[in-house]
Amino acid sequence: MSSVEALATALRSETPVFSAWCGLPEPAVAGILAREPGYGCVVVDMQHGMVDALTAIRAIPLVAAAGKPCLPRIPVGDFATASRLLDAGASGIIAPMINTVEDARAFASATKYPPVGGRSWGPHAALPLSGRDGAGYFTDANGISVTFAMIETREALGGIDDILAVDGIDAIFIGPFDLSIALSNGSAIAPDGDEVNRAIDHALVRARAAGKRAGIYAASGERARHFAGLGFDLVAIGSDTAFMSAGAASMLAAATA
Ligand code: 3PY
Ligand code: MG
Repeated sequence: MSSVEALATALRSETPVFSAWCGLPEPAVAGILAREPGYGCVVVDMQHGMVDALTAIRAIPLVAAAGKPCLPRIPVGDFATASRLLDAGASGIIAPMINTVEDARAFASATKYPPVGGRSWGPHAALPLSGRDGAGYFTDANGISVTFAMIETREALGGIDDILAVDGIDAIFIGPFDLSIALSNGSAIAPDGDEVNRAIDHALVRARAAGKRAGIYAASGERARHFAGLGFDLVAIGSDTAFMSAGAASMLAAATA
């Protein structure tokens, strides 16, 4: 099985996929993290990370060299970049701030070939990385390119069933930080708070009811374990900068103990 379809395949199993999260503008960082055996995936973050399109495109084969799928997060509304990343061999796309059915439809249109969407043809690196010729990739692409619509506002929560019902949206991905800002009416960042937890439980139930997948961001390993226990299919953990700081602090502590 190729790395391109590895995410879609893993999401069909009962075992949660733990993903690394990269925001540093260096493809090698994604390649290094991909070699960590416990990660089933690597997110490169173009929304809040320093990653630009070329860096994300260059990260994909380095992550694939470790046999892992790469899952970029695009900037808000940048659906044209979503198509480019799939052409480069990304295994799926996380789209932030999908608040309405119109947002979801625009996202699906850029990422799924007709008749589901309106993705344009040109999978230059996706063909060799997926091990398919043009006809084979065209047949399989909609099924192996996983679309995650981020649910992280009140509006999105309120319309979650309609967003989930959009053909071409395969999964939701919850952003607990933005959700906490929204649910507190802009008064707090409390991604572990009770109200956010209730919203997360609700969103997971709605995704299951729609027969779709659910991913979420976890700032810590403990929180990631909690989300995996709830039944999330994909849990992205921490960030490359946090991993570096934690590793540095731990080695320094050992050196000075
Ligand atoms: C959020 O928690 O809002 C996110 O977007 C996770 O990165
Ligand atoms: Mg967010």
